Amino acid sequence: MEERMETLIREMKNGDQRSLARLISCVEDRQAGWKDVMKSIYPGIGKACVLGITGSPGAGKSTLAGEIARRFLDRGLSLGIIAVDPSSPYSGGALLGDRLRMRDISTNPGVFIRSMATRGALGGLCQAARDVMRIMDAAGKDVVLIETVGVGQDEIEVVSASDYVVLVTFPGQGDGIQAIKAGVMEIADLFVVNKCDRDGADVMASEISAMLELSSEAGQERPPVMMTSAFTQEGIDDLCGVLSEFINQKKARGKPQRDHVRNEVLGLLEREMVGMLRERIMENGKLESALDAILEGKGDPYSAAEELMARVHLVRSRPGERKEDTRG
Ligand SMILES: Nc1nc2c(ncn2[C@@H]2O[C@H](COP(=O)(O)OP(=O)(O)OP(=O)(O)O)[C@@H](O)[C@H]2O)c(=O)[nH]1
Ligand SMILES: [Mg+2]
Repeated sequence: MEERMETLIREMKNGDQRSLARLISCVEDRQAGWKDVMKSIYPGIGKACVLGITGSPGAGKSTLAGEIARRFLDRGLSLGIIAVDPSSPYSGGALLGDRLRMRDISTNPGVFIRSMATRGALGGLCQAARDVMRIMDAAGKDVVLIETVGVGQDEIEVVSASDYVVLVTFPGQGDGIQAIKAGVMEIADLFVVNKCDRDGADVMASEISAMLELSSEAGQERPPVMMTSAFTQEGIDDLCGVLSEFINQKKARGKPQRDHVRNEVLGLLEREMVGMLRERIMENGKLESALDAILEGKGDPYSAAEELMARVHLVRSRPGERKEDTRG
């Protein structure tokens, strides 16, 4: 690995926030040497507990993240906060708002805040977020909070890469619990009805509890449903209590889950292969000649894709055929 990177990693581990920021950019932008950085830090990670905070727009996720962060900082824990910006292709507006909401913590040296744009994440949003979580972990953060809007599949994947998922809802939210996107409900480890200073919070909480009861099997442990208000501070200490239990559970668990590792390796492999395949298909105008043929009425996209696969020595075996490539 380049000496410059080694120095950055060393400085980051000594608590230098600027080196941390540089390493994140290097990895996020897939700059030369990014993979060496990840390989080098991987053996030491797994100590941080990653808490995903998701929920509909305006549910109060950032405000809650700020409150949680403040309490953890008071207890001497260090934090990384990742705000996945759903709207803007550049990390501008939304983060500015979040910075304001996290005003009283953003200057605390124990916390490091970073935003990530959803669009155009090189290597895929989920992997990019996972990489950033790991760098914060390697930097010695005890807790990483990652905030995403639970709307798109991408964002759901991002939170599912965290250790525990907190789903934030609020009374008056769209169609109530019907507005909770399918797929989010299943991965939540904790439900929070925020803005309980408003009417309807307890109704919402009992609806969620009822739904959880319906969807869970007998004897199965159901995720807790809690009510909070960032305005009156009601329920926030209790929420932090449950989160502390999560942190302890994670510590006790140790090793990552096999399924997660499998998904990640397959995901990385897929990207590598697609990249390689594209490169090789573009070589010597192979793709362009296939396109010419289609446009001249002498071919079709299905055969073209098959032929291109064969030309890069990748042949999909049909049932009954032997699995081997046609090298040569
Ligand atoms: N009444 C009430 N309002 C709250 C509470 N928490 C947050 N809000 C308000 O709700 C609005 C949205 O809060 P945010 O923290 O930005 O919500 P968010 O979920 O991060 O929003 P996005 O990131 O834009 O999806 C703000 O105007 C907050 O002041 C609460 O407990 N009670
Ligand atoms: Mg927010």
